[in-house]
Amino acid sequence: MAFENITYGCEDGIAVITFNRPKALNALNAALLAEFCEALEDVENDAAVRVLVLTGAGEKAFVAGADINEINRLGPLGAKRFARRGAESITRLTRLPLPVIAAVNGFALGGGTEMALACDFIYAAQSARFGLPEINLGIIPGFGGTQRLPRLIGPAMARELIYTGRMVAADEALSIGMVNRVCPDGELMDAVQETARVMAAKGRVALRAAKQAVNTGLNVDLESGLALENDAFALCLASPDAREGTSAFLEKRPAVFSGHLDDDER
Ligand code: CO8
Repeated sequence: MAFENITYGCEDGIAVITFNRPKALNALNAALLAEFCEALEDVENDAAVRVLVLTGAGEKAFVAGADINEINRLGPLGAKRFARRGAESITRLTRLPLPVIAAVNGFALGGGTEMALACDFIYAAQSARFGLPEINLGIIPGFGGTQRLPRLIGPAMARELIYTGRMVAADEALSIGMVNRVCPDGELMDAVQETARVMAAKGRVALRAAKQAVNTGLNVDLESGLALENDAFALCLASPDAREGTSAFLEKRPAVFSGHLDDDER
């Protein structure tokens, strides 16, 4: 399908979805979210994709939020439907069996910050700005922000940001644990690609198991999380990549992972 509001491409196992409505600072409208879902479907069904990167087109924004023109026209039922659809498509990022990096250039506000929070981690350009300014519009975050931000940076700081709508610059986002790395403007995608390449070369089963263990484990008690890790660890040993990784170490050579889920997949 030809996309109008995003671009999607994949090279050397690294897929990139770019939010592409620069005139509206890449705001998330219904059409964009539908295309985003289609692209995620492709990512999920394409075994060649090992890492997904999300970024925004243009110099100014990653995503400046949900489209306020559309929100302005919604009643409560429409808002519930729009918010649920958006939240569900964003939540799919957490369930994708591969790492997702948010490469945040410029503004990531409202739904933009919420999109980034659903990624595995965030790299930010020096000029990036994060925030949940929904309170200034008389609404609250509706794409998961009230749930994911407190889990990531702690409830007290999350409350302050949600209640005031204050924007934080990239350096502050780094200091409160919201982003993993801040890069000079213009070097963001190189840094993201470098980390993505490192992960893309690892075993696919192991990456999938690690993501599932971390994400599911965050929502259960420690004992259940440890049991889950134990199962996921055992599953890795069924993969050709576990044999390759351990044999390569013993044979003192670099591992070359096939990414096959099992011996039948060739
Ligand atoms: N929606 C629609 N259009 C937008 C949005 C947006 N979120 N953000 C920017 N735009 C548009 C502007 O209207 C403007 O359009 P035009 O040129 O036609 O007037 C264009 O983008 C450029 O924006 P500005 O002229 O405002 O650029 P500035 O550099 O002056 O300011 C800002 C940049 C600070 C980013 C400013 O645009 C801004 O504050 N934007 C809104 C940010 C915001 O409040 N985001 C939260 C939105 S609500 C949300 O995300 C809720 C998520 C849950 C939704 C649940 C659904 C029911």
